[in-house]
Amino acid sequence: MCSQKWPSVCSIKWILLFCLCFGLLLSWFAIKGNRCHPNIAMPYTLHRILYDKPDIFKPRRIDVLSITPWLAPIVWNGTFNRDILNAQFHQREVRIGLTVFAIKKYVIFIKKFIESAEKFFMVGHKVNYYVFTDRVNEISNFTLAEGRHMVILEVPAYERWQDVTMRRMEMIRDFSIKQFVNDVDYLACVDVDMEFLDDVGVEILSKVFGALHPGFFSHTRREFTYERRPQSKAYIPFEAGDFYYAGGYFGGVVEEVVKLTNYCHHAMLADKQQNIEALWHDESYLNKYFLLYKPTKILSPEYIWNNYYGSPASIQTKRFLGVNKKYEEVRF
Ligand code: UD2
Repeated sequence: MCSQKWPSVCSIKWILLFCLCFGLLLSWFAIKGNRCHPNIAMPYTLHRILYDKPDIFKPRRIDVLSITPWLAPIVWNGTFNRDILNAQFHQREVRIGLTVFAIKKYVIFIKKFIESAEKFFMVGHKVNYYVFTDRVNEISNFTLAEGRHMVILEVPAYERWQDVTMRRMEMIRDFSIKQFVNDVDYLACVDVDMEFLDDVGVEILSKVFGALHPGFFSHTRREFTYERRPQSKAYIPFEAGDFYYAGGYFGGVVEEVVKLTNYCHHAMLADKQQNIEALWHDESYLNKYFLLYKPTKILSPEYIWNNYYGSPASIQTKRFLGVNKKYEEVRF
């Protein structure tokens, strides 16, 4: 029985019941809303990672530039925390393609390349190796970790080594459009005569990235071996240029790699029409592209080192190292 006094026990019960129903109704709408809009859905379960708070007054490296004037990070050892990055990229279940060309005698490099990549390249992530070759039968079987696959793509071998290296742009573009875009989120496109010696992980990934050439990272603009003939599509005048990028390492999301490779291929074809071959082939066109369309991330020369350049103090680790080769033995 309800008495006439306010608030009675009975009316409190009714208020509580009303609140409960209202709460349930709100939760139901919230869940329904999340299902309709997956972008604002509840986040995936995040594992708790313990790490030091970033200190705004303590840059991780003070001996090297770690951000460009257009605000792209330059990735050096010590500037990033791989655990944080891995957690972020695992949430997105990112898939990475690694393209490599082993044409003619360069097949000899593929074994060391793949075996070292299994140890150090994107460990724990989904990886597709895309091996372009004219010698399918000479590529042996590799035991790959879970989530990693090798796709062998049979392609023609150009006669001149200059054409082999330059035509990579065209082939990467074409396979990106017809295949890679369906398979992977990011591509890294590298030389084969290389070996991974230390971790190369998701810290390299960005919309479009390039790597500082180990021979020129401390040089002046004038010393960069850009193409200097104004008639060439790769032309860069002495007063222009940011860095000298290595031809053997670039990448990004597949759509951006399509734009980059398409630009370089067309520039090369236009030069060919005029009987011009840029001084450093694909590398010259890549440098022109990155001058016009700045990369969103730049890898330090740790990512494409060569012992020919010694061991300067700024290079704290050599992650990806050129294998000694005798040009006269492999190029012909
Ligand atoms: C530099 C660049 C390279 C390219 C070249 C242009 C680096 C580390 N390397 O290297 O990317 O821009 O200059 O001149 O920045 N290849 C074959 N078969 C051949 C010839 C080449 O498969 O017969 C492939 C292979 O993947 C090789 C790549 O093309 O790694 C580049 O050729 P390279 O290594 O001989 O060029 P290199 O050392 O002059």
